[in-house]
Amino acid sequence: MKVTATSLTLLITLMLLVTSFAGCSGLSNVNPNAKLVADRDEINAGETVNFDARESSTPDPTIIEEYRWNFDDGSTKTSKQGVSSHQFSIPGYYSIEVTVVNDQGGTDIAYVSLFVNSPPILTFDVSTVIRTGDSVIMDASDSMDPEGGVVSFAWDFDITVDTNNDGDPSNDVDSTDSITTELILSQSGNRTGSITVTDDKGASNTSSWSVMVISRTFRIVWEQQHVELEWSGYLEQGQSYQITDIPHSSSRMISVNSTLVLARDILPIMWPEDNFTMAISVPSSGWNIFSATAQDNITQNSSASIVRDNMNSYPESGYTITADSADDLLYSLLNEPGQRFGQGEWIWTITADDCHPDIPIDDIDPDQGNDWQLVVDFLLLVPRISEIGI
Ligand SMILES: [Ca+2]
Ligand SMILES: [Ca+2]
Ligand SMILES: [Ca+2]
Ligand SMILES: [Ca+2]
Repeated sequence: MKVTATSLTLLITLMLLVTSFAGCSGLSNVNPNAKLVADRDEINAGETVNFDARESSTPDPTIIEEYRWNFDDGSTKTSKQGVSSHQFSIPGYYSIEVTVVNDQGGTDIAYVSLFVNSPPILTFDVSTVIRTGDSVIMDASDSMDPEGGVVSFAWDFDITVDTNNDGDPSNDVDSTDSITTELILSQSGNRTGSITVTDDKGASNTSSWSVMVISRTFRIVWEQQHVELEWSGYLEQGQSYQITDIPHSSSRMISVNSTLVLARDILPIMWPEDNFTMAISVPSSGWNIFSATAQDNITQNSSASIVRDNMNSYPESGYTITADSADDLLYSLLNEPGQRFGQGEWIWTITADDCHPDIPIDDIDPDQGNDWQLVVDFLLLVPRISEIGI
């Protein structure tokens, strides 16, 4: 019984072995040999990696039936082809595996490792409301990279203006500082820009910001002021003298009184009083006028006067108004249409027309010329602008 039993066991064992050898070329060779490569071993979160297991092999005559992928982020996939791609959105270290399966149920596993870099964490603070003329305080210095990478900063000061002329108005690098106060906004309104932080691997995070720029409030008082100008000289008959002056560049002109006075011809030999002409030209206003000297009575100097009132109208005074800046406001006050008479250059021309007499005494004309004095009095209104409500 014992011998028989042993013989039977041996027989069964032999039969099993024969069956096995008939099925394939051998147990040790039935498994495929898995090979796996990836096109990148380091990516930024959100990027895609291509995997290739086509170098895997399986002994003849078996054939590879499928590739079972495990991307190590909870997702798996089975494919007939030896290629696959996968997007990794969460930073970290991954071990991606492929299981190669042949038609005999044989398997082999290959791995590749992958580093998925995290973009820097963007933390920033930008002024939300400023007044015109103030700078915007921008601070992204609390931004950091989870992997400790070096973070760089790119501020785009205006997402509607293409600073670097590449066709994209929102990608400009107007400042690379972590904290900047470079941007000064002088016009009221809203401004939108962006901040991008980038780590040493090129991964970035971008956000936009907006600031409201509000105008300032000013009080305007027009202050009355006299400006008196005076020139004098000596002209011989036939000579002219020209004076060019800008009486006051930051005012509204109301009136002018320009008087030319000649020195008296005291000696009877010099009588009568001489004739001079005073001409005024204000090119910007197209105003040209002249006046000849005359002697009102025998006790007075010969003189000529030119007076003009109401060159412009009296403005409202003592009120408040909003504007982007005092300079803007001054400009608009001084350039109000219809109120610019007298601005710019004034040109006075004094001409000695006739210095009587011309009949020589001892070969000399006893009155060849005369002393003159020009006195000009302007009445002006000067805007005084003071900011209120800061
Ligand atoms: Ca990083
Ligand atoms: Ca821009
Ligand atoms: Ca651009
Ligand atoms: Ca004379």
